[in-house]
Amino acid sequence: MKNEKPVLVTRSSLPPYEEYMEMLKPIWESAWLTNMGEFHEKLKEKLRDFMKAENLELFVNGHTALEMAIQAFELEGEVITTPFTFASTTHAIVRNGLKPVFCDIKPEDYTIDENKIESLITPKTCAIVPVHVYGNICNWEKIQKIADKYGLKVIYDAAHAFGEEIDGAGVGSLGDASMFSFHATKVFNTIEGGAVVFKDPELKDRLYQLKNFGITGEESVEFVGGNGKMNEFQAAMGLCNLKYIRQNIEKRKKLTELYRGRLEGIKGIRLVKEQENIAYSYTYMPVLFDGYRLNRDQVYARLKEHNITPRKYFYPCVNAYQCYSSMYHPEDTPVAKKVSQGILTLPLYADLDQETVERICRIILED
Ligand code: T4K
Repeated sequence: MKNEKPVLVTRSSLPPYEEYMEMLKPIWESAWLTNMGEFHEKLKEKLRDFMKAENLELFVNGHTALEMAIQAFELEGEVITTPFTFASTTHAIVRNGLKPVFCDIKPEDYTIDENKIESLITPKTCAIVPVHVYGNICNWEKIQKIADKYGLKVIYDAAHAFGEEIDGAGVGSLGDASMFSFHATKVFNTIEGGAVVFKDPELKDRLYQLKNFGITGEESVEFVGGNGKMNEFQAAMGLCNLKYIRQNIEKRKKLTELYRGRLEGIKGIRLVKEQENIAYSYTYMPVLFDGYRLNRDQVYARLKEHNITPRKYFYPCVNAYQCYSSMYHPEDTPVAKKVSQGILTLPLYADLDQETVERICRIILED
């Protein structure tokens, strides 16, 4: 039976309408709309607490945050990264004048294969940009060892890992810096938005200048910066959404468990095994169809017939994009290529009801 209402891969979490409206009143009174206003500063403090992050700067969106985080390290040369990600990761490297070098991923959790990084290092390598894809945390210990051995920076794309912890520590404590996305489609949203969490407190001024035109005083501009500022409407949305974040993550956890209960152990269907020391935020529900009686595209088509739209995040791999295809070949990262052909992210959001999850699983499993 076709669903009346479409079910999409995700749906933004919103606070009660009146709460957000109430937050807007002081903005009208002060007419202070952007440029590090009161809500911006408040959100920054609250997020530092929630994310257990010592140093944090807010940005207008996750991509700009990543681009500026990379820029802040003043790098030159090659950056080892993963092709199994959203366009943003690679574009941020390229738009900084750096050359991405693609490392394959692991079939177990789709993060960068730390055992393949070292063979890609050349005298030009300056950094590693791994991705905690779907909120699966990279093997940070091994990555850090390699970085220390060769003097490389590690900048994590943690767009999917908001609120996650490893042995009680915020995931932003890994590497030199991490970028988090607060886009409408994420666990926590500020409509559009993002943050950089970083180790060295001295990076604070640099990031601030990069996102504010390099202005250092009323009559001085010392750096060639851009505009990456989060505005007050975004920050207000963040403050409202943050109140509900724990219960939203809990709802996502329950739905994930329900999916797992129905799909785990089915021949040809693979789910990522969770690690015990990690507190997850359940950002996505990726399912790999590998030897199942329907291939990924057939499952996708079947769900679409029922007005349910999962997404093929991340297909194609970045090294198969038109804009990069003259320089790279997806065959060079065979695991990423294979996973991208079999992966489907199923609908997952806090307000999704359990009956819809049951129905999605029935549609996938029925003969
Ligand atoms: N690094 C990684 C690894 C990332 O995944 C991303 C973003 C970034 C960096 C960059 O961070 P940001 O600059 O975006 O902060 C979406 C998101 O736009 C993007 O944030 C996200 N990753 C990516 C994986 O997914 P699209 O093009 O697939 O979005 P779209 O418009 O098709 O929306 C997907 C579904 O979300 C819709 O079917 C319904 C729902 N939705 C969408 C919007 C825009 C809502 O419920 N509300 C909304 O306002 O990229």
